[in-house]
Amino acid sequence: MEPRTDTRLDLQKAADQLGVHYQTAYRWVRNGRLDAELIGGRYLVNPDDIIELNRERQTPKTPPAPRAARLEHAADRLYEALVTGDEAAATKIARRLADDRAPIVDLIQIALVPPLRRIGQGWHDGELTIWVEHRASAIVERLLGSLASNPRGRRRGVTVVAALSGDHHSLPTTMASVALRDDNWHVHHLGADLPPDEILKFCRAQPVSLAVITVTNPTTRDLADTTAAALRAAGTPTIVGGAGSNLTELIELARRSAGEGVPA
Ligand code: B12
Repeated sequence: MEPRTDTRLDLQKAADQLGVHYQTAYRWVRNGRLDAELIGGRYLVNPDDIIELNRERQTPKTPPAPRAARLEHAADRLYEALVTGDEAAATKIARRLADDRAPIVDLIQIALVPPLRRIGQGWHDGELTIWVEHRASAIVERLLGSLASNPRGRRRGVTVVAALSGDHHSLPTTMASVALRDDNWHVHHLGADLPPDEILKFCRAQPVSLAVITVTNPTTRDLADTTAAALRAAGTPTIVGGAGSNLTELIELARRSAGEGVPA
């Protein structure tokens, strides 16, 4: 029988085929990235391993999504941009995070919510004027519109989002709508200050699988609860939430109402 020829390559040839310097190939052998056998003081590499490594190196790596620390840093910069009314800067900061695949819920909660809370506190403490807060809110409203995703795939269900009469805080309803849309719900966003009868009529007229009532102005809490009770009695599952809760919780509750498990 003919002796089997060893098709393995020495490390210099392997480095040539990988298109890297000998030292690089050697480092890869040492750190386990490239398989090689040490025989008679020489490293031998199986050609299949070279093909495999070349394939792996050619597959473009998706960069990791921004971490919380980067989002927190962005929150500080967004605060400055929002307080000074620099919409171009605010848009650039948020756009870059979205382009780098920051999950929209994180982007809202870690980068956008803290500046808004700080602005609200500044207004409360008499440090910021009302127009600063109004201008910042208008910028955030437009930002949220531009960040809204349009995911593919089957919708989980149809949802309607609103804040009721007496609650003029539309931004949290927009945040809830953007988050639900991103989680593959078909969303009817009815905004703020909606008479309770209107949401009841809407749910009678449309096939709604979930109604979401947002409460930011605490004086509307009772109205939200009685409206939710009326909606449930009429057969529409309804959740109430807002200040003191967050979008992660909203997504969990919404999925649960659709009989699904909570997101990973
Ligand atoms: C912008 C703003 C306004 C704007 C709203 C503009 C707009 N287009 O929305 C305007 C000028 C209208 C406004 C008016 C008032 N405001 Co204001 N406002 C704010 C501010 C700065 C941000 C509001 C916001 O967007 N919040 C969203 C984020 C920042 O808060 P969040 O609670 O974490 O939001 C989360 C939840 O809502 C959750 N969520 C949303 N939907 C749902 C649904 C479910 C089911 C779940 C689970 C979660 C969920 O998602 C969000 C993101 O995680 C807040 C400051 C603050 N801390 O919120 C004050 C604030 C809410 N306002 C306040 C006040 C007092 C008022 C006024 C009474 C002032 C006045 N004297 O006129 C009026 C009330 C008007 C009315 N009738 O409603 C107070 C409320 C205090 C209180 N608890 O009683 C705050 C907290 C400011 C403060 N520090 O004092 N306001």
